[in-house]
Amino acid sequence: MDYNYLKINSEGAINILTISAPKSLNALNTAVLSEINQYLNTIDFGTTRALIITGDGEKAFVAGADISEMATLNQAAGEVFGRRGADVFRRIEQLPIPVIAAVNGYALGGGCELAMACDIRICSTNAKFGQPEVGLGIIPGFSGTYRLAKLVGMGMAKQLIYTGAPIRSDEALRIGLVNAVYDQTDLLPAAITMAQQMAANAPIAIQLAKECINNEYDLAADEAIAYETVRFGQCFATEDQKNGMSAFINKQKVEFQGK
Ligand code: DAK
Repeated sequence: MDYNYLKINSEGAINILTISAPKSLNALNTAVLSEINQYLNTIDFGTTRALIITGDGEKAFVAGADISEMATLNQAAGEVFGRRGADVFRRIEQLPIPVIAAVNGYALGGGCELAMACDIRICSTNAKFGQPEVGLGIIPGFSGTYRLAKLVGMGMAKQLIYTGAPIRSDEALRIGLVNAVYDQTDLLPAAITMAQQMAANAPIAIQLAKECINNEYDLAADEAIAYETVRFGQCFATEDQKNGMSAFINKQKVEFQGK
């Protein structure tokens, strides 16, 4: 499929989605969001074991939702636009494979929210994160108020959202918004290496672990533990579990089939 704003590459079982709207520092407008949505429909989960999302160029991951498009919206259209972004990001969050954001520069507003919808964030030294929306008269609208507080705690989320002030990569690392910081040239290779480590493991087990981590967070302890127990049991219905354990016992290497 041909895209105007996306570049799709693969590295073995790893797909790399690069958002490419260089004139606006990869800002997310309706067309970009709709292409991301279309791309998500095309992923073959039988062969794709992890997804990396990054931005084109060395300056921006995504500089936010497209301000020139949002400038013209009324209340109803604003809600539609917000829902469109929120739905796409929720789909990313719920993909049955790990998703790594390789944040290669500005991740502001909707860009920070996109990164937060991914399972894991790593960034380049020049990356800057922020939720500057209140300086534009709006609030984070692609689920940023929800996910930022979950990731960095309510106090820090409120500071970032109320001040709108961006933070650098070292501060993002300190508060746990990213897992690691790399030189720009090392960022994508590091993301690929991490994705390959994940891709070598049992895909159904990773999918179930992701479901547990994502869905147990908002449950009470007993419910969360019961939720995990059911999925732990499900692992024993897979060939991967049989093959993984028998390979360990026989001191062999296993190639998981995702069955
Ligand atoms: N939208 C549109 N164009 C953008 C953009 C953006 N978010 N960010 C940058 N650009 C464009 C600039 O207008 C400029 O275009 P030209 O003037 O060349 O035509 C070009 O990209 C290069 O940018 P600059 O010349 O500004 O480059 P600098 O290096 O000087 O500055 C910057 C880089 C990233 C610091 C600066 O561009 C900047 O502050 N950009 C805006 C960042 C920002 O505020 N982002 C948050 C956007 S608000 C909701 C749904 C969603 C959201 C909220 C509510 N609902 C409807 C409920 C989310 C909102 C946001 O994401």
